[in-house]
Amino acid sequence: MKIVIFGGGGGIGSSLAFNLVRSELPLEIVLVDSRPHMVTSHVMDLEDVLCYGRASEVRAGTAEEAADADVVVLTASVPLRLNDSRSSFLLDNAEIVDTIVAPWAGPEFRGVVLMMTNPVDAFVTRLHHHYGLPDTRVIGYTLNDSLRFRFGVAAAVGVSVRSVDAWVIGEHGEHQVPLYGRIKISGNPATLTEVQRASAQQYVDTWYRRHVALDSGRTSTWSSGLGAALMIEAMAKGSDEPFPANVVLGGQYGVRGVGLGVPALLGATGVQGVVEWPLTDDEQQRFLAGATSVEAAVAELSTHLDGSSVTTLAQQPGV
Ligand code: LAC
Repeated sequence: MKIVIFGGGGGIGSSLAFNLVRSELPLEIVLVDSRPHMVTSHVMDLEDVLCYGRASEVRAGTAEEAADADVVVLTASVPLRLNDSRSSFLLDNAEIVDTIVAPWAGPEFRGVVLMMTNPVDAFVTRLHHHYGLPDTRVIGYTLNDSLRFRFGVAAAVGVSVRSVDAWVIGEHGEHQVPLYGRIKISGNPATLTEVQRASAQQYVDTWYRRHVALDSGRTSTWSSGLGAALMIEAMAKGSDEPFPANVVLGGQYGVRGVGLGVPALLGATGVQGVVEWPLTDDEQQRFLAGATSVEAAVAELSTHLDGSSVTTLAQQPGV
């Protein structure tokens, strides 16, 4: 299985490469980056730990290698800066994403794209509509939202985070939808008190801005690198267990044509299915608000990049 990581010299890309080297999969890992010395530095380092996993090789590569990759991961981004939303990187990263995908994204591309460049939702949606990549083979990374929700619930309730199963769906951003009705602790459904819920909500609502305010110059390289490796393993092995992922929806959750975080069933050819859970009215409204936000971002992208605005059927009344 050939994995090509754009931004492979960066924090998330190199963390993902390290986690893949440690995986049990016989992977060919190719790092692509505009900073060749950074790639060489990481490759020289990672080669020394190939003996601790089953990856066949890790090497520097060129953008052309994406054409026959099984999975292409986009982590490339403009440098981080103080901001209050991932959407603030939309137009800055637009050219980076288009420059990377334009040479190979089209009907002849048979691999899966894992989008990690923010804002994930808009770029997943664009790759599907503008480049014609099937909605089953362009996936966005959103696991961190659920990981933070699990941590926030565990802290609020006073239990080990390992005992918590909790999900966030929707936009990977301000309109994320924590599913309080699906929380399980030690395998049992759990209902949080109002105080516990307020604490967990405050944790997930503020995580991104608190982290950005540190102005550390780094993003979530450890959670994102591990999480993306878990996604790739789920694709490689196939799984009956849903995985949080951004998928261009085809009417599920009342949305069509827009990429949003949902429980996805993953396999070698990408998305095998979307699990549709019942939502409360408030959760449904937040989910649809996220769809509207993403649709506006995609239209802005199209105007910025193509000189025309695209329309997607984000919400089908009564679906
Ligand atoms: C995060 C970035 C990857 O939420 O969007 O960690």
